[in-house]
Amino acid sequence: MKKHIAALAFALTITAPTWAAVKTVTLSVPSMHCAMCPVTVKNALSKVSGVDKVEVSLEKKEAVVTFDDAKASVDALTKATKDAGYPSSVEQ
Ligand SMILES: [Cu+2]
Repeated sequence: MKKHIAALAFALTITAPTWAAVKTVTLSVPSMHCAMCPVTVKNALSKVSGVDKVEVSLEKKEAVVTFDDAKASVDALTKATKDAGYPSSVEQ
């Protein structure tokens, strides 16, 4: 019986490895100026580990990123856009 409980606990551990929250953050990316910029920004953000969804708007000059709090951080996101040539900051 104990073995079964252990197996169940293990199964739960692998199906739900973390209790991390999924967060959504809006980044202001003021240096986007043409239709190609959002593509570059989106690619850069998508490559960050833990990022689930990226929506970039050239019109609003912002990127809305949904990510796993345990794997990615806002710092990692802003660094990714900066490394791609587009410094960003969190919109309040
Ligand atoms: Cu551009």
